[in-house]
Amino acid sequence: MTLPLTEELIEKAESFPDIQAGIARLADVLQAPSYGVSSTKDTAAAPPESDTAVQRPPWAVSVLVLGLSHPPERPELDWWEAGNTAGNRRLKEISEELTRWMKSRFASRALPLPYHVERGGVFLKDAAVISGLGVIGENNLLVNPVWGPRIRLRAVLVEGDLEPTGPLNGFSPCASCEKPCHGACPRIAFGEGVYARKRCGVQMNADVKAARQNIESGRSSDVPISYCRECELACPVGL
Ligand code: B12
Repeated sequence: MTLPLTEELIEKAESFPDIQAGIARLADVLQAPSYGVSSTKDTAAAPPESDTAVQRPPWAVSVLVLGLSHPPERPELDWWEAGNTAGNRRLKEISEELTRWMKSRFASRALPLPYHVERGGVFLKDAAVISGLGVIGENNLLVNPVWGPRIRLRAVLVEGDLEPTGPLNGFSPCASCEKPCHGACPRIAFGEGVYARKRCGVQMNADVKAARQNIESGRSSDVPISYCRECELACPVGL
């Protein structure tokens, strides 16, 4: 078995349209700040999910982090319907294709991870920061130098100790920003100056309810859930 080289793997991943990629060590990701915060149990409005749970295999040492551009003019990439979003489906397809490529090119193993941490996924923003895809902004989202926070994430476990690509140095876009993201939140989730998950969750629940009401009122038989993105769309980075 030959281990894939970071450069070749990143080049292959970024050959897919609208994709940026990075590599992190799994051990570093599992020590990231989100793992120190109690649990995901109080997650409001956990979106429906159709992914199969996975166990982390012992050979997994590195994490390939994929970021898909999610521009404002393509809101449908984020709509939850039939257990997933178009953006997630696209990221899944690319993860699976890269997994097959690593097997045929290097005879090495890879495992696409599900979206949810409870199903064996990783905290994707932390993984993305560690792999150099961006920094955590004032809106509590990953802010990428090219696409701002308008990026959707996914991870693939990879066999072998690949050279990590991050973190980024010298990128602090929020330092001199007036933080329009804070003012944009319809639930004042940044009222205390930092992100309040519970307040954000109220909006997420309202978004789910709005979709259900449209179905129940007979206006439509299949209405996707369109979760709020105001803190993301207000960010000037990458526009
Ligand atoms: C559960 C969940 C939610 C929950 C709870 C969110 C929360 N932050 O607690 C709800 C439903 C409310 C939600 C809302 C949203 N979500 Co959400 N969510 C997730 C999910 C599944 C897990 C996130 C989680 O529980 N994090 C743990 C909590 C405790 O931490 P946290 O609040 O995120 O803060 C941590 C980080 O900021 C980190 N951190 C801070 N500084 C630093 C510095 C360094 C160096 C490092 C390494 C880390 C780090 O540490 C903090 C904890 O101490 C992820 C997918 C995934 N598998 O990761 C998507 C995800 C984070 N969500 C995403 C999005 C887009 C949203 C929304 C915009 C809604 C939407 N339209 O999809 C809002 C935005 C909320 C916001 N401003 O943060 C994207 C973020 C993309 C990006 N650019 O960052 C993700 C990655 C999914 C995706 N499709 O790619 N979400």
